[in-house]
Amino acid sequence: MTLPECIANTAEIQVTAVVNVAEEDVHNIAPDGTAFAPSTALASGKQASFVNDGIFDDQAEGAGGKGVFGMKKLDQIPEDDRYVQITWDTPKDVESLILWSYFAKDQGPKNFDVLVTKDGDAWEKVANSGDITWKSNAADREQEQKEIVFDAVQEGITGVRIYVNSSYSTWSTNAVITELQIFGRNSAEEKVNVNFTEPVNGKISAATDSGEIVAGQTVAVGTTVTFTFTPDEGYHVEPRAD
Ligand SMILES: [Ca+2]
Repeated sequence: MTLPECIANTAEIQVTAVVNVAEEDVHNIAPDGTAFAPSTALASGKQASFVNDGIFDDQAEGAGGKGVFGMKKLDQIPEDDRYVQITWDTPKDVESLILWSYFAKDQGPKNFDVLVTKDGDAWEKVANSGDITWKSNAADREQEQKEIVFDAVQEGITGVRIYVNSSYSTWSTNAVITELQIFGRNSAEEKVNVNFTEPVNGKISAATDSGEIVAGQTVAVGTTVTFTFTPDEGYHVEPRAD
């Protein structure tokens, strides 16, 4: 950036503030991950991504009949394939999950295991749902939920798998999951703080591919951050001599 010679740069841009670490809140991290289920498990027209697309009812406005996950009858699925999972590119600390279903008395999962992985290869069982008694086959398409709270926070994991042991089975589609919510946050050791300070005579902004970030915000390791320096009118940005 250059200024006309008649305008003097009368002040240097200065560093004036120290930024503190900001802690990320526990939130639903399922939408940040990638859903997968073996094709052998999927009921007709179903996709793994229906578990974390934010759609709870396939008849909701805009859903177009999609958004609700379901499996074939379990005895038609190879035993190793009776699951749906969500994985992430960076490690997470996970506290709990909620599995949502509807018309669950007739098609919801009856009993499922929760497994986690740290390397995407080896999966460890960390919880079981017990046998679930769904309340009713609600005429108003009521959503019902089964919450699993882990005995201890699952630290540094990169995936959560729901393995279905048994399902209510009135119709051809079983193990119906309208949405899977997983509550956690990025693992502390895998986060970096983006610290920067506002200059006196201008502004700094920073952004990732996901949008603008504020000073002190944490981002996953490997995230590219782009800084933009905007001097106030009458000032310009100079390279530092050191
Ligand atoms: Ca959904």
